[in-house]
Amino acid sequence: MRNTSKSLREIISSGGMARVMAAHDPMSARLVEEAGFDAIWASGFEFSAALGLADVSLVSMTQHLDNMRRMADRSSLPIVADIDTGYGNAVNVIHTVKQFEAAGASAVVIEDKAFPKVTSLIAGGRQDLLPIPENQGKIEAAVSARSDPDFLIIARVEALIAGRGEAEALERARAYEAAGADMILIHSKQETPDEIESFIATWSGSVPIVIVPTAYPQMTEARARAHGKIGMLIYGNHAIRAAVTGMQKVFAQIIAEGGIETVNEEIVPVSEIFRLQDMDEVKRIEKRFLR
Ligand code: SPV
Ligand code: MG
Repeated sequence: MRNTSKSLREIISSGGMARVMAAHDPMSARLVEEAGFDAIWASGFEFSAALGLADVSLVSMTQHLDNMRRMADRSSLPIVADIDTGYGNAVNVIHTVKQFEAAGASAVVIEDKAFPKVTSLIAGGRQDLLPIPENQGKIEAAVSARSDPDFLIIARVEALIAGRGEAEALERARAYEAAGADMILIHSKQETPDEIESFIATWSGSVPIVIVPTAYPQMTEARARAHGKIGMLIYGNHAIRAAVTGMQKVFAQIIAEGGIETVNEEIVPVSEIFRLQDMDEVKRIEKRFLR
């Protein structure tokens, strides 16, 4: 179910801002599409969490790849694949980019942390960054590995997350742009948009910026667009958080009430799941071919 939606390259090169929602499995990918987002964020955080694991490079490249392929199979939206550190050095990055492109991704995000990485939003996390030249080589390798020129290589700068300050963040962003990155993802865990807005104001590069405003939710889409430099806004973990919210609430209600009678009103009917499973199609096939 590929390539029926507007390509990310199209949105970005026309000065638009793609709204990208996280997913962790084919069902959430489908719901992202139905809700009207422009693309799916194949989030490492979400997929790790869905496996009950911490987002610290425990999940393998092939697990991520298989999951992304399953999502691509059930959705026509472009997929922005979170490939963490690229699973190694420039050699590994080349292999990873080729695999994700072939599996149907429209973009990859590569972060400048050392492998194994530690999830960015954790308080007091160990945030080891690669030296700039080493990561620059990895971005160049990624650019050299793509076959479709519209496939986006997004370089993610973790300098603010690592507490290294804006000057280093800008230096890294410039180096990755020079390496051929199509966009720069600048991440922050500050609870207000100040740090990000200061970076954006100072950014004089020619490639657009990507933000993930989980920690600073005051950054609405309108506020992000007003900067004129943001080409993509990623909602980083709202699918898994919505799922956990829903399950916690419903499970608690069933335990408290000793049954499912009242909870039935609060959850989607089974028929909605049938719809999402394409049971109509199964019925059509049965009618046509079963004899
Ligand atoms: C993810 O969703 O996997 C991300 C964003 O990389 S964050 O978890 O905020 O680092
Ligand atoms: Mg991630």
